[in-house]
Amino acid sequence: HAADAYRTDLMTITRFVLNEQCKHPESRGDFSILLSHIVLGCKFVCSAVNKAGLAKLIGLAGETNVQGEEQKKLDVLSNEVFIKALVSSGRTCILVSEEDEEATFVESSKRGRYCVVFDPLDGSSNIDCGVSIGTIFGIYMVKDGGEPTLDDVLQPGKNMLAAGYCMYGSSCTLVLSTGTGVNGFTLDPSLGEFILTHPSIKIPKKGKIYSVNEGNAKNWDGPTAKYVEKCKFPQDGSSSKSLRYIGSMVADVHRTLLYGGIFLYPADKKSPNGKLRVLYEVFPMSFLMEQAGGQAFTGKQRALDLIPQKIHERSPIFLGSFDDVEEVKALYAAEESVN
Ligand code: P6P
Repeated sequence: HAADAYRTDLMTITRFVLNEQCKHPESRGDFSILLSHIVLGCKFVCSAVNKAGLAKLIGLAGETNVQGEEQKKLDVLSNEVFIKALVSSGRTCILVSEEDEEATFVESSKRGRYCVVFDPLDGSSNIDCGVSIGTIFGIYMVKDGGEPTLDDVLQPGKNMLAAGYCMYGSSCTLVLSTGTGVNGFTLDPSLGEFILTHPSIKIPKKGKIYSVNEGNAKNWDGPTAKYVEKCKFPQDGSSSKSLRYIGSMVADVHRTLLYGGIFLYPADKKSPNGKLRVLYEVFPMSFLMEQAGGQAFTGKQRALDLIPQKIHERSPIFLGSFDDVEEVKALYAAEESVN
């Protein structure tokens, strides 16, 4: 009857993070406070993205709105929201955003111990056609108590304390790992709360889907070309994989995490380091994949072992089901042994 329709053991992301914190009695709760400000940013962006279509319809987006103000582009608006939320948390000291050429160093009176790297609205070119887009973030602890420097964010991805993404699609889903597995939360707009809907996500060991922009095929290197050929024309009698490519990293990675398979943005002759950014695209998604039992490879090494030299550096990436990525590693190793 009706009473059963309401689950009463609601696990919200806030409660979930506080439960995690209780496992660290020494914690001062700073991490929980930081995450709650990231969650606030995601709620705001979700609301703005959902209105974007309407805003465009009534001529607000990109033009002057009824108050004569220039309507901010969603990615600029999202960036401002996250920067303000993170600074006001009082728990951050360096912020790196895809939208800002330079890192933001928080003024000392508001400084905390965490560095946040993020893409406030990845895939935003897809907004006008309604394709899912998302926020991607990663969190480091500053290296030492001294004055924060860029070295505090030029750390290998394996040093991240947490990583996640929020996908703005048919529903608003936040996928998060704080280093002990991966959990998914869905925003209940009537409560304004993210509810735990995907506990302990594990990616299938092998998948039936490959996800790559085939339009770049003429520029691929040998191992990538061989791997994609293998997906389409398997020599071992197994069935070929399906191609699914949305062109929005958060959407492609979310499908890969839940259904299995492999997402690849390889290097090519035009872009020797591929297209995706190390700090706020490659590292967070690689962190999540490893926490879910998958893996992530750059073509040369484990993605999370990479040490970035620049905050907007790019890297090729192959991530997803453990066995699928293992096949790519074998092809690159074979190429290495020949050279
Ligand atoms: P391409 C979106 O612009 C993005 O940064 C990622 O979200 C996405 O995975 C990739 O670029 C798509 O790139 O070259 O296939 O259009």
